Amino acid sequence: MPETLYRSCPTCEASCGLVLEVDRDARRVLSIKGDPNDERSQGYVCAKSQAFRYVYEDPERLRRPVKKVNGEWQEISWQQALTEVGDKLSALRQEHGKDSIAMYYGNPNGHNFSSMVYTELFTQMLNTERFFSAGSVDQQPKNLSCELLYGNAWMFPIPDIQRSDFFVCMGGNPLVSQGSLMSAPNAEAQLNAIRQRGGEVWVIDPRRSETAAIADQHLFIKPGTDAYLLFAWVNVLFSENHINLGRLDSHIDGIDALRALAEPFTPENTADITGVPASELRALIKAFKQAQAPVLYGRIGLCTQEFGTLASWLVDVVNILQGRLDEPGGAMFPQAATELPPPPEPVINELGRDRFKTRVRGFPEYMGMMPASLMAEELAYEGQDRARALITVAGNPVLSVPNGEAIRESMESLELIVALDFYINETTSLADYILPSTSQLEHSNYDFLFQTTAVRNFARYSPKIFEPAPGSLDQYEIMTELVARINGMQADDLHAMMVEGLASQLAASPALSSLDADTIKTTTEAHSGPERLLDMMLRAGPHGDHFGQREGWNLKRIKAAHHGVDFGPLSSRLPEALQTPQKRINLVPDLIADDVNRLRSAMTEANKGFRLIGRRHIRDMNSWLHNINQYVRGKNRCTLLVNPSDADELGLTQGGKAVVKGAGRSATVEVEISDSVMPGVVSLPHGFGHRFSDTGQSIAKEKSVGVSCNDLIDWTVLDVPSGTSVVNGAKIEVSAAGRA
Ligand SMILES: Nc1nc2c(c(=O)[nH]1)N[C@H]1C(S)=C(S)[C@@H](COP(=O)(O)OP(=O)(O)OC[C@H]3O[C@@H](n4cnc5c(=O)[nH]c(N)nc54)[C@H](O)[C@@H]3O)O[C@H]1N2
Ligand SMILES: Nc1nc2c(c(=O)[nH]1)N[C@H]1C(S)=C(S)[C@@H](COP(=O)(O)OP(=O)(O)OC[C@H]3O[C@@H](n4cnc5c(=O)[nH]c(N)nc54)[C@H](O)[C@@H]3O)O[C@H]1N2
Ligand code: SF4
Ligand SMILES: [Mo]
Repeated sequence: MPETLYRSCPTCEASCGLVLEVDRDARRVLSIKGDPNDERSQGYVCAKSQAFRYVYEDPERLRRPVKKVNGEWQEISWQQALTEVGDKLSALRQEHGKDSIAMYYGNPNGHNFSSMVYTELFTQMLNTERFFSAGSVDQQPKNLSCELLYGNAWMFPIPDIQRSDFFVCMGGNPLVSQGSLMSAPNAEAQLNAIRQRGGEVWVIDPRRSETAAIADQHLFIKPGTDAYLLFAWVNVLFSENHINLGRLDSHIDGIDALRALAEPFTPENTADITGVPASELRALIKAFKQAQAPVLYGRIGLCTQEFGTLASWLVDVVNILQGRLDEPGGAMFPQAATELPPPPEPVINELGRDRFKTRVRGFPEYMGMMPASLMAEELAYEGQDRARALITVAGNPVLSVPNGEAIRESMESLELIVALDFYINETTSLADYILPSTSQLEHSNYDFLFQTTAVRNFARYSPKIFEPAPGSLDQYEIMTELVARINGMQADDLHAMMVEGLASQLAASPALSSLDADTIKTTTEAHSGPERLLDMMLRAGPHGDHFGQREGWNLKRIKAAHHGVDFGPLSSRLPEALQTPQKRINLVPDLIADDVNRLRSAMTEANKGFRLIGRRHIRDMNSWLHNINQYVRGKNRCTLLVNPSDADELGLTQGGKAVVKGAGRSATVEVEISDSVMPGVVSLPHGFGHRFSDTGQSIAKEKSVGVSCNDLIDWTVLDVPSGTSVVNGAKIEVSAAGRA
């Protein structure tokens, strides 16, 4: 019997609303379409809206645990898998200490509510210093800048594009990515709406991206030089007396220090470095100033570059100096429906950085993690305190992280590799055990992370579509089973601890002072597992029913709202939401001031030779949708974009081959000549390089091989404050094949 079900798409941050026609008895999805009644996405979907269905149907997706025996994969029972893995991990830990177990945590975890909620438990109980994640090839510079400015690494200012009349996009391509730290379904329509309101969209990017193509203005910028341009912007604001801190005036410190820091940088003396003529930068500054509700936004191209933290921080500084932080149409802080009420006393955390160092080169950790770019050398480290096991959780560092080939080689020397994944990819193919979770259609979901990055406040619950095969486990259950075994505990006790811990935390909040933990627990008994935690958070949250004490939302009501709940436009939240001492914003933290010295000394170095940048395609999702026929059809997407003038000089021809060299490796790639990239810049997408015969993704291997740009990227160059990889603006050599 066909049924109609509503849920959101779990594949990218936009989290579009979907309508699914399904036959639950036959376990078949009949169709997936956009949900016209979803306030946020209004029926919009992109080509990847079918992705989770194709993954579910993919015969090569693992359904049961597998163990490698004499080089061959054998299916084993969950009981056997968990017992063997648990025994081996706890033996290693007992004998060699907690840091002998390394961990890599990948991106899709952020798209799964229950894994997210259990992540802290998992990482704290594993408690390893050898913790790597996709975050240090992604947003960690923004985490650091937010932690320094607002006291919370996850408090991202999001551009309020629905009310802005002047949107400046640096280092993001929302038309393809659908917005990141700016979750915005149908980004194209949302940006066009700015223009239809009489506003303007400007893009600053080394490539005339899909977003730049629909913008009013596009400025080419040399990769990795945004911090110079933004400092020059700050300099102009000071020298022309355009500082207007607005409502937050009395909460901001460090203005004089900022003026002094920006002093050396002007549009004129940075123009050669950035490639942006002074007149164009001045025109931008003027237009921004004249707009009613302008906002500056920076994303991954600003994070994963040599001065990622400075560039990410400067984006906020430019907004703050012009009164655009926390104002409608500016950069605003979303409010999640699951946001916990304030604790009894404000918690001011010390900056979570440099509490330990990497073993080989003594690089400081950030957020409890070592830089992913240093993963290979850390796994290969041979000291007493070496890594002996690796757990990967929904990730593919061999393709996603610089020096991936060496990560793979270093994995060979480990005693045990356990992968929590459902594909045998370039990383997990080396595992001893693969423990596959249920897929997105087989568990419920809630858009947990992306409530905090969306351009409108919302809540949306996604029901489980199909019952998983008996005995299957969700990702959070596998994570809990493992850490329970490693620590000699029972998983059930850990689940109970989660409920107990949250109930006590909520009961301690002055906002819920008349409630005790027992009442919180009994009121939420109708739900179990992570959904019970979700119910607690929703009830305690800003729109919650306070466990029946007031009119408001709870999980039951959210579940009944099939098209999601729209909580309206973003609202002003400062200074209350600040988590800094005395709720003040210090514009120039020491770590930032120190890093400006690095920026200044690089002024002469910047921009010699070719620089590599990445790019995304609407039908890719990092490395992991290449086993889906529907998404890999058509012409080769793993091409090297080269400007016509460079192609001429190097003797490269359209469709011909180029040799690209970097990080001591080289690769041959197909050339695509295009004036969409500026001279001196070449672009190669990431997530390709499906070249190892031992993977279990035959379509990827056959139709979407490509090369892994991350093997060509100098993994020793990092954004120093945050330890983030520099995958944009990496130095690279290019020549015509045959001439190298
Ligand atoms: N050069 C370059 N490198 C980059 C980037 C770049 O722009 N340029 N971007 C970086 C960014 S932003 C990111 S986020 C990273 C991504 O880096 P990773 O997260 O390491 O890589 P993915 O390709 O997303 O791999 C995801 C894996 O998770 C598995 N998976 C998906 N869903 C589930 C699930 O529900 N359960 C389980 N158990 N497994 C699941 C998939 O099978 C796949 O193996 O790549 C980074 N690397
Ligand atoms: N279709 C699709 N969507 C995705 C993903 C995907 O793989 N495919 N991945 C998802 C993930 S994990 C993430 S984190 C987001 C990322 O979302 P976005 O940040 O929007 O990612 P990109 O499309 O890589 O856009 C980065 C832009 O920065 C530009 N750039 C590179 N270097 C520089 C520089 O030095 N300065 C400036 N100003 N610009 C620079 C690039 O040319 C590119 O246009 O996308 C998400 N959405
Ligand atoms: S834009 Fe993102 S959330 Fe929307 S349908 Fe495409 S992949 Fe799914
Ligand atoms: Mo990402």
